[in-house]
Amino acid sequence: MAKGNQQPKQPKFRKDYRASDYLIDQVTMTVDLYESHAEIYSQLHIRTNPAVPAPASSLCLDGEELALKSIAIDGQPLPASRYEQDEDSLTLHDLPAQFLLETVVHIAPQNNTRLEGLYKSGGKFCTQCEAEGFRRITFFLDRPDVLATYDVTVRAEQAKYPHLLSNGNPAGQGELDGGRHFARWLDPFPKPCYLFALVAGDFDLLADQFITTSGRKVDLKIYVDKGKLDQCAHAMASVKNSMRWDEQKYGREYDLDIYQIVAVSDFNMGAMENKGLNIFNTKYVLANRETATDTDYEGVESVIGHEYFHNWTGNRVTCRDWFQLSLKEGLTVFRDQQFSADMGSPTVKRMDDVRVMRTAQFSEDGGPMAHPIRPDSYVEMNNFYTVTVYNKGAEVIRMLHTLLGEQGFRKGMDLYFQRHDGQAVTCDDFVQAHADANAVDLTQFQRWYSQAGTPTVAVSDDFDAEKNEYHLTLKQHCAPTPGQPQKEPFLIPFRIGLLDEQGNELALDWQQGTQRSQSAVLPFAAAEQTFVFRGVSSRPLPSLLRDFSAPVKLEFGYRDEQLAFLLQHDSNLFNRWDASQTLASRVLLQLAADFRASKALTLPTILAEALRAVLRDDAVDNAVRARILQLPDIAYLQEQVEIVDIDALVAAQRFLRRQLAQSLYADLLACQQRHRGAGGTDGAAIGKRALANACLALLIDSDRSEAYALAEQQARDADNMTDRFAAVKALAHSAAPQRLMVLNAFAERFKDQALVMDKWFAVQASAPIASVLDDIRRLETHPAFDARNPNKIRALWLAFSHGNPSEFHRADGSGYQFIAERVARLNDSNPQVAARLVSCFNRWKKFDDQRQRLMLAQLKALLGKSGLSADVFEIVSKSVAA
Ligand code: B3K
Ligand code: ZN
Repeated sequence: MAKGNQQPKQPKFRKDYRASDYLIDQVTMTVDLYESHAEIYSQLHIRTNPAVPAPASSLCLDGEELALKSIAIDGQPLPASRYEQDEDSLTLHDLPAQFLLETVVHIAPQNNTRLEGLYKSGGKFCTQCEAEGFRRITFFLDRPDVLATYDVTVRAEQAKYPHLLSNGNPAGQGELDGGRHFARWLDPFPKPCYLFALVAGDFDLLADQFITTSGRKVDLKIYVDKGKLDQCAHAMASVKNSMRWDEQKYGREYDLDIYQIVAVSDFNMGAMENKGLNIFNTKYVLANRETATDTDYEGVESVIGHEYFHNWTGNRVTCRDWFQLSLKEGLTVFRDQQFSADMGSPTVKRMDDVRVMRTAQFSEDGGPMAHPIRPDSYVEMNNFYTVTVYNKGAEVIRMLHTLLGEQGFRKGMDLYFQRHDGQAVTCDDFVQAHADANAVDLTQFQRWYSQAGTPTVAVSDDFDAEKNEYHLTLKQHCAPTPGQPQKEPFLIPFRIGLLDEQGNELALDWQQGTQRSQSAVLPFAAAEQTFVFRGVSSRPLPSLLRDFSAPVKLEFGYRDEQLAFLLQHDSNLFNRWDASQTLASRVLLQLAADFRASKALTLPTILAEALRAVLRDDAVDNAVRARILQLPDIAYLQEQVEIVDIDALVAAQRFLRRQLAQSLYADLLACQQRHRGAGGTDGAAIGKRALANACLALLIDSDRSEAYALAEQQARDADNMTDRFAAVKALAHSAAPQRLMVLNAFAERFKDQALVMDKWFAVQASAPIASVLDDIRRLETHPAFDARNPNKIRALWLAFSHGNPSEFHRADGSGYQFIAERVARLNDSNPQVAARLVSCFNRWKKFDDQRQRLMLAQLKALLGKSGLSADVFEIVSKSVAA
């Protein structure tokens, strides 16, 4: 169970990296699967590392919860005097420079509730080795810079486990005695062991083919639970689109003869890019119109793309050490974002990605877990698969792309692949390839890799009517983060536009020092810089940080009317949406301040009228309008204030939504009626559904029975999950009398669809209603709930802790208590997920004194618990120390 019991695990530091004394070139494994245990026979071809001057004669292999049955070197059993085993390693002594190590170990996959290493999910065997799970399968150098080829034979009972899979290409199969059979797999591409995978089970299989650009045939296979074949078509289409896209966009072709995806229902995260054998959470494979929303479809497409793109960014070129995780993750998220943008709407995709940055990532940057995209230390690596490493990492790649341009970036990528194919490298190597390919100096840019925190860019402007000059002055500042009191200025690509009084775009002609340019991207590199625009005849309105060209917070003293003007006129659609968010945030924060001061709340007409214009203007993209109507949520507002007065924010939000719903009722209804009922899965239909449902969600907040009836009918009669679930959600988060009836009918209809039941759990756990804790306790006893299944934990507990701010932060602390109890339990069964859950307390310092005390008390109680996992320990101890 929980490791490192009373002794907290020691942190690892990036500066301590040393190449391995030994390398493992080739691995031959036979895995025998039984109901009681698994036996792993491994043969490792080991040699000293020629790059290390004087390698030690001892070798320490990683290994956890492995029962060693036999050990031999070069065919000779190893005497006990030449090795020792402890809790997490096996050390061999007096070694030759080159040898064959053979071990047999037994493990217990059926008892593996951590879901790391080899485990069982729904009667099937599967693996998860990243970051350090392979050491739970066999003794190994479990570090990403040790690359080997693999020859793997899997053996199991034929009737129960007809499909036996591993990485690479198939290399034979056959029957064995006693109703057993085997399959052999050869992976010719050297890989680190975190990319190892093995699956055994009984599945339904969707098979297809892809012909690569050079004419090679690749078999495509998607394995799913029996009976789910009708939910695989979108995943298969997404695989093919991903393969084609990577060829066209980056010139990257697939390299094996077969590409397989297995969907399992117990999975700690979204999916895993194991070489040639991706293992997925069912959530990112299964989808049909009955069971999945448009957002779910997008999720499947982007995660399929993401894992596929890892084949080049992650697998062919991998990480030297885990501090370099963003080398593969930031880059691959950037690639999957580009892919989704190309498959759908780039602007809308950008809005959705930026929302994640401004909520989850800014929050992480402002809290005790703040770290650079390339962290300097960690206690438990699994805690660093963060929105910073992933999403901010992708923003850093995006900035590089902005600075180098499409072609320059492609040149850099080509050189990166050419130099480093087959290697385990660093983020510095990546940046160097781009610098060399473009003959530019990226030294300052690299601060984005080493400095944590969100910079603030404060902008002021000045118009000189005599000289016809407009001046923009930019100042940057980045607050201290743990271990980094002082920051140096970042290189910030700052995209802008200038609008005249009619809203027309002005031609840009700017100068800074000796540099003169027409580019709309200002290379902002000093603590303070002024850019001078020439030939400007009247004071323009600036449109700033277009497309969120850098992961920063923007400060500029817009007047509300200017924001409303941008919302209506900016040629940059992203910034029109952004103006709406800024305007609405301001209104909400002012309402919250009024609430705190016990003033009467009033709805500002400027926002209501701006939104009315949006509802009436059918020329604006529907998906964009839907997002404008969404309004900033608490998580978004939280990052705009120093101290969160949660009661005031919740009151402001409720007031605003209700007032808008009432004052815009007729327009909302008309817009909803004009756009509802769209058929089809194309972008236009998706946009219409999004808009109609955004209208519906606001209409419900009017608390009118007519709106309730509309939603009730849609929840019952919709012919797709997007519309049905939008209506169910709107009602579930309201005081409608139909609420329970609609929820019950939904559960009755979908009781056999685990993923749909996850939605049903989550929509109740995130309901901002007083009875929610009782509801969740009742739902924990529902037959579809399973406290060992990460999807269910996310649906019930994380949906509450991270998605229900008003009830989680109840003044009496009952929300905190409830979650802390579950963290304590989960700590023992699944530390990785427990650590995610406990992160809801990370920002305790941002709340009022009373809530601070309550949250801190829970954190301290957890810290005092015996048997705390390294995962939970790291998060909690850093939180408490903040
Ligand atoms: N590389 C995996 C994540 C592994 C998480 C380990 N705790 C999925 C991905 O990013 O593609
Ligand atoms: Zn990834």
